[in-house]
Amino acid sequence: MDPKKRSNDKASQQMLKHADEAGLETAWDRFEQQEPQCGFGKLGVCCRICTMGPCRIDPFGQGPQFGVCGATADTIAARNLVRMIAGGAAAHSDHGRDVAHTFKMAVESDSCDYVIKDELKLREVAARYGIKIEGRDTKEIASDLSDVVMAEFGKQEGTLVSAAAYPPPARQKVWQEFGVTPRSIDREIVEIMHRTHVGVGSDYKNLMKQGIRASLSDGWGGSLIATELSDILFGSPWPIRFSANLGALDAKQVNIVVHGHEPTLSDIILAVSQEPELTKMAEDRGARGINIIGMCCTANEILMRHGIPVAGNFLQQELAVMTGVVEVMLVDVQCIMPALGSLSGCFHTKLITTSPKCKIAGAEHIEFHEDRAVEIAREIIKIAIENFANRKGKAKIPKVTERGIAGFTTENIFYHLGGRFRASYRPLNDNIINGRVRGAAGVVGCNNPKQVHDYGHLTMIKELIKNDVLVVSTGCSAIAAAKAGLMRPEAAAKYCGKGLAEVCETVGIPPVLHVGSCVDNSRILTVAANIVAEGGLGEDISDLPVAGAAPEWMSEKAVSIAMYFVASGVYTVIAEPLPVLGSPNLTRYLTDEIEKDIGGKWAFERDPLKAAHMMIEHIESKRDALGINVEKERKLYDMEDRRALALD
Ligand code: SF4
Ligand code: MSK
Repeated sequence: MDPKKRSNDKASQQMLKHADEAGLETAWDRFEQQEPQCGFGKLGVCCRICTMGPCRIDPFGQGPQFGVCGATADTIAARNLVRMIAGGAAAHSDHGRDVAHTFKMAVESDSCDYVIKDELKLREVAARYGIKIEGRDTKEIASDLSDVVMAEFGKQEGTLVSAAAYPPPARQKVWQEFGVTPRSIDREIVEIMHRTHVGVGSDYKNLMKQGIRASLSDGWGGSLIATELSDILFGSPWPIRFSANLGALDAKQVNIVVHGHEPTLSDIILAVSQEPELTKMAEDRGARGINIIGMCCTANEILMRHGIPVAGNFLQQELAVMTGVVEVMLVDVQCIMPALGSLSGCFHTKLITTSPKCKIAGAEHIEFHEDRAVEIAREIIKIAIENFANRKGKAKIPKVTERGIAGFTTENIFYHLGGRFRASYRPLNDNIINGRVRGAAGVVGCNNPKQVHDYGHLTMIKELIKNDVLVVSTGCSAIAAAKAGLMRPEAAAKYCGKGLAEVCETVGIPPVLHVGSCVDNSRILTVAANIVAEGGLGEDISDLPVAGAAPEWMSEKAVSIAMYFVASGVYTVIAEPLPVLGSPNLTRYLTDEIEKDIGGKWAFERDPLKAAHMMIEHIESKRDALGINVEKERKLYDMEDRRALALD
């Protein structure tokens, strides 16, 4: 086993070597054990929706071409795909619902452990949702906002308020004409499950239409609510320094790794860990302090707001436990490997689940209730402190960390690009128009052992910034970029083309902007909407010189994200193809014909360098269409001009 063939990340390579020597199994080993993976599954042509099946379609045309019910490869692949979108949209939107419940509690209760931290954002968001602001106090506005966002999940009539409040009017028109304006968040997900039930829809394009609508209810609905309310409740992020990688674990401190997605628990854990009584307790047990450190998107949530270090991205969760210094791995929901249950049993690490939605064999369950947040946080931290004495063997922490800056948002990006006195998107638009910045790319998503860990993210991002494309990033992709030093402002001089380097150095930003967790992909949508609103780059997001990518994606959430990028008019390249290749019709639709319907399209490309150039080509084609690729001649004044000037 050559660790370099598994991961591009030095800390992970060291831990993989250690795992191999210690006989510890990782996701990479289990992936190899799964090979060869099922070809029918990969191509999307197996169906087990009813018990007349499971059925499969022979992709070579030699065997059966119809399921027992008569379903074709087109129907089966489309049904499978839109069910993936339902899974992803449900995960994001249920996260949004949980934040909305916490928000409601904070608004209604005077003794709640959560309070509104960003009143300015509350007012901005409330105004977007059509709530009266003038002459009203915070509580009244917050209470109305709580009611309106709660109603978005289950409304029975009309369409999402946010779908009319945030996207450019031209985009809303595209959705109306194509018939995919999201009506409510839960309804679109439920309708996918209905439409894909045996004996309902079989027209693959009509099935996809519902997939599109559900993804939009995620990006411009559930995820957007999660982002906006988290900013109001936990404070809007602001550029902040942080350190990244397994080297941020500290052998001398009590290490609590917070892993999963929702900020509700991790934010309070962080606050409580600073209580003097707990710090003293840790010191009394021989530790120098309490180190709260993040993993995956929980990391992104708290590093964006508090600069808390991040231990790693998705494929590093097992490696963190293997360092032997994690007292508690505290998880909520999403992207938590079941393997952590048995792995933590080999170490002193206590795996603690906190959500009734996510219990894991081998884990201790301490249910988190927002109305007793501080009390539960104290209990968990005390367990970690008591566990400090139980470490076994020598700590194996790789001495690898990087520094970076995170905390960019839709609201503060323009502040940085515009400077204190010109806080608007104008400078960004102008720099795109004058060609210093060719365009922007959202590079997001997971890790996947099918690709060398982090290699896809880094190769793609470096190629984009080398070609003057500004990158905004979220999720595990952002963590990969941070670990590689791409979120340091100095990275601009080292990796960027001349134009982008000049812009980044002038305003002091890194060329890769960390905009948050998976649900915060909604920030990328609202940034795009702001660029359109600023003017000069077309009327719709589909006019912009932008592209999206998920170079190491694996989750259903990534499918929903990429689908709402595409449905918002963005060309989006993913590495591992969608499981649709067994249906040439559906593949053609998604990678070509869909553009006529919705303005964006998918592309599949495993080579990150090639994928980056596909994105650059697309960005240049949009610049051509906007007429901004014309080299402006620099006219020097001759004597005749000077005379004319003098006459004036
Ligand atoms: Fe087979 Fe049709 Fe049932 Fe799917 S829904 S398992 S294709 S019979
Ligand atoms: S955590 S969905 S592995 S980005 Fe949001 Fe990372 Fe993907 Fe999970």
